[in-house]
Amino acid sequence: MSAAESLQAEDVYFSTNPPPKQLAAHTALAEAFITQHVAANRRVVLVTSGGTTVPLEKNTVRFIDNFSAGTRGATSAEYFLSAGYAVIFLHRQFSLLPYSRHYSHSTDCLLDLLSEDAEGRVAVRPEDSDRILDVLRKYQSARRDNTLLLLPFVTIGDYLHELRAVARLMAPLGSSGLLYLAAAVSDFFVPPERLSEHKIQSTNIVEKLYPGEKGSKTPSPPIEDEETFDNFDASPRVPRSKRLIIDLDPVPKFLKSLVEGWAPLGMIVSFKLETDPRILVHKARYSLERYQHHLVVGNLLSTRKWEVVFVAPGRQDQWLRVPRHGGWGDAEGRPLRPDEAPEGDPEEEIEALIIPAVAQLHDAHIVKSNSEKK
Ligand code: PAZ
Repeated sequence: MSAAESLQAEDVYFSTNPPPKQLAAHTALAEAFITQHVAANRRVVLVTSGGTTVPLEKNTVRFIDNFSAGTRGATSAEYFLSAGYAVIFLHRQFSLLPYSRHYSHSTDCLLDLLSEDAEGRVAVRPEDSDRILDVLRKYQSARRDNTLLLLPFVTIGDYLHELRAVARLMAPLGSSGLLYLAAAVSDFFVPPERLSEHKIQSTNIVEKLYPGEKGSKTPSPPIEDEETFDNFDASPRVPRSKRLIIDLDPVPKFLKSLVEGWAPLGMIVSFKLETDPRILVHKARYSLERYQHHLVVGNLLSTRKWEVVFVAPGRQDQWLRVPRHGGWGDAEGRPLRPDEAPEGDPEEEIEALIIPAVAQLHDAHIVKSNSEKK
């Protein structure tokens, strides 16, 4: 696609997919946040986190989602804060957040860490106090210095509007801006003109009650006799009229717009998720060549907490791995196969390796772009 064509695709997408209601408020918050931290000479990173939804109805009852809980993004945000960055955390609403993630309902439920004393006062159990104190201090420091801005999104459309707005605000930071795109972003969506206004029905009630009006099923199916044998169909046991056939368009690839237009001087790190180890590095390299950004962090669904690969221009691929019992197999430390994924979570968080390595590349990016200016 030529530059003019991708600009046109961008215009069409953003003019036909409505922005989220909070976009103006979020943009104002992000602008004030960036101004504060630039004045304090602090680097700013945009971390995206969690999965985007694909609504199937305008008044959304049903949507397509993905697995991401936001662990990578929330954990990375903590390490960026520890490394001195101010963090704009663009995250899926209700996904994991920095600091509070340690006490989510599914890991350590906060209530299990509390006890009641003789006077009926609530206190943290002494045996849990130290680990909570450590997280509490970091959390309070981020609150006190206002170094963490939380911006939620829900749908793929919300995400893209928010991403564009924040990236544009970060453009004036030049090379000191860092965009770290860990969100699991939908590749397909239902464009607004094909979205049903109301909840998709499993019967043709709307057509029966209001004949002649456009039905509410998307895309509207032919109304057939239930017994009709559909020989066009791979699975004729259920007539088409009973099924929901979802027809999705590809989401335009906006990484090019990000790199070339929205934040052209900032360092851009994208993530590539695959499940087939044979294609991971190839896909990461392809993405880097296609979008000409600075780093792709490749990871496999089953082993993403144990190892990732850094794929960057002009560098050897670099695997980062947390220690595991029994070491890493062969001398080359070949990537784990999905069936070799260790059970449970590693003792160390892989983000403790990822963030210092990214920050180091960011230093080099700033030095390089300063020297190019001279
Ligand atoms: O949120 P999580 O920790 O469960 O998963 C993180 C991840 C796998 C979504 C992230 O590391 C990633 O690869 N994001 C990009 C996904 C993509 O290829 O679009």
